Amino acid sequence: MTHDLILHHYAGSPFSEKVRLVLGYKGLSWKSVSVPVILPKPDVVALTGGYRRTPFLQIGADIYCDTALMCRVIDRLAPTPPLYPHAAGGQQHILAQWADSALFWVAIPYTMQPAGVPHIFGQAAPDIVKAFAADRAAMTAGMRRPTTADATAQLRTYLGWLEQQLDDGRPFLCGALPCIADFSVVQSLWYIRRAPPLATILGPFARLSEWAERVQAFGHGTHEQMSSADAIAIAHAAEATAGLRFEAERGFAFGQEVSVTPTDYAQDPVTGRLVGLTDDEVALEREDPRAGELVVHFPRIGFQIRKTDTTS
Ligand SMILES: N[C@@H](CCC(=O)N[C@@H](CS)C(=O)NCC(=O)O)C(=O)O
Repeated sequence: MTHDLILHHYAGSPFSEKVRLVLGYKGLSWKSVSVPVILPKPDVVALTGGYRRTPFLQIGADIYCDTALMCRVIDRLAPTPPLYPHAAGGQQHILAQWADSALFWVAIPYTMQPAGVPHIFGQAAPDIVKAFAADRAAMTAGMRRPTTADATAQLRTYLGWLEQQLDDGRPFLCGALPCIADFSVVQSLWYIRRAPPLATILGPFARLSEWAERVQAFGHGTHEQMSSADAIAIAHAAEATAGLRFEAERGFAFGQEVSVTPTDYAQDPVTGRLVGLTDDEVALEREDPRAGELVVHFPRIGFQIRKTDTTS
């Protein structure tokens, strides 16, 4: 690897835990940059161009947004042990996508009920908790989030499904080997377990609790702290990846100005010149006064691409 893997994340972020565990499973060394938990995030948007979600992965001047894409990139760079073993079949992707959306959006409101808040925020002052709630309310505007009662009922049902998946004594969700689904599911259980009085909901699901321990045991690999200023300097000094694939038949032209926006929440567009396009990935080239020329990559699933120039 020419450049270090730099994970921009914060300790309490479930999606970051998913990627940290993947890095641990692969036995990788990486650099750790702490990002702010709420806006403003000037050093984040210097690199991403506006995308504010956590985590993102930096490799030189390439920025990878969304954990679905980050995990594929990590697996490409370090293929052993495989994160998408053939034996885990197509269901691993479907299960991972369900966990990243449906399970996540039940686990979060369940854990953020009043009994969970002191465990998630520790000794934080009430105005920090208030600022967090306001930030996330603005980020999810238009989403109808489940009440505590809804979340509790839905979570019990989901945990029952997962327990049933492990009924035959398999060590991992899709069989004998760990796969992407294990990491996507465990992040939500990890979050719930941070609030011990609420983690009692896992009590009846013995196989699932043992499975969670097994996945958490992969750890986080080895990492060293890096400042965001150093990460920006690394981006500035590096050249972004050449040789991205571009499939022109989709009605988009190479080099055209486009925006890429998440379709679910935190819908902040990133604009730039289209330099990569496949069924799996879209890549934009953009400049930042501090970070220089960058290529920002997104998966296709969960994102919308729109032309921003009207001249082509
Ligand atoms: N689909 C995204 C979801 C990421 C996500 O929602 N992350 C949460 C933190 S776990 C977030 O961005 N929260 C708002 C923030 O950190 O600013 C992914 O897979 O990366």
